Amino acid sequence: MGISYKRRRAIKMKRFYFIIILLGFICLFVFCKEGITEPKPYGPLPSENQLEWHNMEYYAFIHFNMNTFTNMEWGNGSEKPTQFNPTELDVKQWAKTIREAGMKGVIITAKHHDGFCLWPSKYTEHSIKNSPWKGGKGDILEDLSEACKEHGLKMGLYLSPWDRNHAEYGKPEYVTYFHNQLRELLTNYGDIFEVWFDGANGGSGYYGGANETRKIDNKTYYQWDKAIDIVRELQPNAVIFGDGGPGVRWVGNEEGWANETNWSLLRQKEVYPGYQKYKELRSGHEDGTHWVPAECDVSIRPGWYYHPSEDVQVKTLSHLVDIYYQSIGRNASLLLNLPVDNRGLIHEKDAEQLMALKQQIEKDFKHNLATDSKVTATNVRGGSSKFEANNVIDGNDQTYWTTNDAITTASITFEFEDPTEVNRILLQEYIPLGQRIYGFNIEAEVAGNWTIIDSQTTIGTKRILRFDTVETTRIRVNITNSKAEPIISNIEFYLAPNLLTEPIIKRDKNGMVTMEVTDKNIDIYYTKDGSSPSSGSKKYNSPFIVNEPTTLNAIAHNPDDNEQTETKTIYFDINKKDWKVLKVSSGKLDDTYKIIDDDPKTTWASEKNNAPNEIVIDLGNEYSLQGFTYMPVQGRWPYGIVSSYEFSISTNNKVWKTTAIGEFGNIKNNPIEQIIKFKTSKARYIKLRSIKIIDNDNRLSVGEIGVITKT
Ligand code: FUL
Repeated sequence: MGISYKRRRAIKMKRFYFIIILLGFICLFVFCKEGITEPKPYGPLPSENQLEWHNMEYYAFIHFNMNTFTNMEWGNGSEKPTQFNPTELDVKQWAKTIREAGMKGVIITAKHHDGFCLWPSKYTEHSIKNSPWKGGKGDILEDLSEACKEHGLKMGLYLSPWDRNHAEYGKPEYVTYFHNQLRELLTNYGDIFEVWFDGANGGSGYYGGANETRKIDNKTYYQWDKAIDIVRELQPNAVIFGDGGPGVRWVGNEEGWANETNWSLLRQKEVYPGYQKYKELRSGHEDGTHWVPAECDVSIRPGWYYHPSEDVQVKTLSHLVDIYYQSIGRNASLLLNLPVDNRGLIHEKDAEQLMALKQQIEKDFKHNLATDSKVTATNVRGGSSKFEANNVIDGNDQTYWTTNDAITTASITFEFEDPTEVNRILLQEYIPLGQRIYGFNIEAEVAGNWTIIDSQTTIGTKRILRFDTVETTRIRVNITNSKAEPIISNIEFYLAPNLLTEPIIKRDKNGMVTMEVTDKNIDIYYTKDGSSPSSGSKKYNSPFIVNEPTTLNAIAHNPDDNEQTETKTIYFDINKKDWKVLKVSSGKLDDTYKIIDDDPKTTWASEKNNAPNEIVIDLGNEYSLQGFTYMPVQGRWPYGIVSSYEFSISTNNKVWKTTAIGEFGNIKNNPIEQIIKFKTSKARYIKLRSIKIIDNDNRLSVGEIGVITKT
């Protein structure tokens, strides 16, 4: 029996379809092979090490060394190893905190300019082996290297070329020592991701007791070629940081920002440690010959090292958020310094701010709205799906959207099903093929009209733009200038919540009170009767006068989610409109308005004076006084802070009565406003006399003087 007609027909049809599909595949293959080429690399390219480093993005700097115990920023090299004595050193606490903060690595000051080594170097006695810590048997780098492994962090090392301790600094012998130490460091502590060479070089120092100034030639003295070879030999995966790289460059400031235009390119042979035109490093060089991306180093406090007096100066959340957007969001990495304290721990205030930053960034980048959109482009290379627009939202950093050869302007459009609110855009070029784009703008379609929201220059490895919330159905990125066809691997959109930070409250000499928050979408509510404010209290709209003693309570409130800050309380006494400084025992009288301008940031200081200094103030009217306040200088380098005082009052500027005499406890370490109360007395004139100034400085400085009146 033969097979039925039906069956034969089915087999024939199957064959037919099979041939059609096969032909389809062959056509596609031929088309792909002939029509579509990969885009060619353009300009200097990143090395494998640099690509790995770009992924680090956010990591910690630890400044912990001799300066931590001498309360210095730059020790001169004459310190004794016995001074290095942490009582609770716990590198695991560092690693855990850093990891929890979302950072990927840590770079530690193995040796700073004072020459003290955190490891028991066999080339010097100036190290922890002669310190009391662990009876001289410890090795901080070894412990840190283990803690990093445990917490999944990469480790980097800071080694200062300048060594103010070493007797032979300035001679060839020191360079051999420097290279030997580099070998020692790169051999004994596992994988190192970055070697940090500081640009600060040469000058005065202890130098083994010589106590003199030694100048060196930054370009030649350290034999950089040899030092670089040592790194390449012992840590082939590490990048080398320096003013001009060669792996990673300094960003030209210590404030944590890159310029908006920021090339990962540099005319590298022109730049050397201590480069005079260092401000160029904020943008790199558009015509750079090498790939040398920028790293933003900044401390979470004013100083790099721990100083107890800076416990009140940890950077605010809004400042840290700005740093994040102005470094990582501007094609640079962020190296945020944590000054480990003299116990040997990351201070709890620093840890708290790190976590606040982490949480805020998580909130800002919670849901990528681009993935909900339909993406199209004006040009797709070869019309191929390999280079299609959709690649920018596929979450794969190896795929990208690009255009045909010689097409250097193009647009990519994102269409949302419903009107969508957006206030952040994140863009990434596919940098393995070079940095190309130097002109782009963002347009949003609002009620049928296209409006430009922002115009910018470079993108690089990551660019993030913040703009006012826009509700849109379509948003497009127009590439307006590119050195070669643009290649973009990723584009994301977000709706970041309002930034909720405590209100900053100020009053001027005339009694005018202003309140401020960073985000203009946040509201401020306050009370003047001592009660707790809420969103039902009086809303702050414009400055107002406070003449009488008043306790102001204020909150910042986010109308979008009804969240609010804790209450900020500030007490204002009588305003200082009629106040006048009548007399100072030395120093400029002209400047004395700074003592009574209700602005603690402005400082007045006397001249150096061996006798106690005095300030006499006329309050303009008679009041019942029951105390006074002294706010010490608030700047980075405190001086002239009164530690013992005498305070007197008078009704006629002739007969004086001393109402308080004493000490401002712990004012050096904690330079906050001092409030001293005394028995209520009538007075129109007040006199502050300094009996003792901290560090035996014989100047008297004042951030602000105030009174407490009886109401
Ligand atoms: C500078 C140094 O002089 C500072 O002390 C600090 O280490 C900073 C990171 O680099 O050049």
